[in-house]
Amino acid sequence: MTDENIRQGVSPVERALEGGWRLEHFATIGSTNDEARQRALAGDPGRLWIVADEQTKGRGRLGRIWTSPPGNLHASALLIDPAPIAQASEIGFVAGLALHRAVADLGARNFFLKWPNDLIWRGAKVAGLLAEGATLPGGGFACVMGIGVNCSVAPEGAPYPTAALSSVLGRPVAPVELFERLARRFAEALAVWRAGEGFAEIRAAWLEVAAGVGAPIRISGGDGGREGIFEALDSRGRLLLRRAGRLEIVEAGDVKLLDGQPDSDAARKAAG
Ligand code: BT5
Repeated sequence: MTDENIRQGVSPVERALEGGWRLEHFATIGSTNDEARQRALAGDPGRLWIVADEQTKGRGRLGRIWTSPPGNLHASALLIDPAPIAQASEIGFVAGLALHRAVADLGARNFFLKWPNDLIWRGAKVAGLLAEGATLPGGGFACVMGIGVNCSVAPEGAPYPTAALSSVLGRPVAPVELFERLARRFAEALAVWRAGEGFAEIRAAWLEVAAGVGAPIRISGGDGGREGIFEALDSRGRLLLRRAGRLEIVEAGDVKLLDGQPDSDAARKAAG
């Protein structure tokens, strides 16, 4: 993916960037999230995508490493004052839903969203989202939504299975091919979200394609390890875990899906 690829020939990307969105492309960068944050601190008005072919310091949550080789998509969307700060974390669901739809637009099936920030296929992680915020000198709030997708390369050595879109789809998937769909789907989902007013709609759509709802899960990290049934999301997107007959609210953590989860759309329908 080069500037040429993205900027010229590129009517699909240009169309995807309607609505005042701009795009900056880098061959190599430390982290697209860091670049977006710096742009915000330097006064960028937002609605800016930073896209890089590879990252040398790609990050996951809690400072974990995100392996970011050429052939995969590394993108960050910068939004300034997208919503009242208390609702900014909802953007992770807006982006997750947009990513799921973008992948479906490529013809991919049997993908699910895993709370809070993964896209999985048959239990393997294909993409991760990293939402970060920064308070601006002028008093505003910057929200950076980072999205990393294994288009071509599924890294080895993660503590769980990983997969790449190209192997799932059985054909090459260029990052730009996914990006143009993602940018369009993200703009569309943001319009439904309406700075938080439409979160109920986003949450319902997210839950429809979520992994593990109604099934046993284990939560680790965040506010402590525990097992229970993934009951629902609350009105703020926090996970509701049924445990010993009570509903507990989980603010943050990693979810592991326990046995017997449907791993395809068909199996899911059959399971009701
Ligand atoms: C995430 O964190 O899943 C968020 C990843 C966000 C990456 C994007 S790329 C664009 C933007 N710029 C950045 O610097 N970051 C964002 P988390 O849930 O903490 O998962 C991280 C864990 O996933 C690591 O500890 C590894 O075990 C595993 N991992 C690393 N690279 C991976 C990859 N490419 N595919 C699947 N798993 C990976």
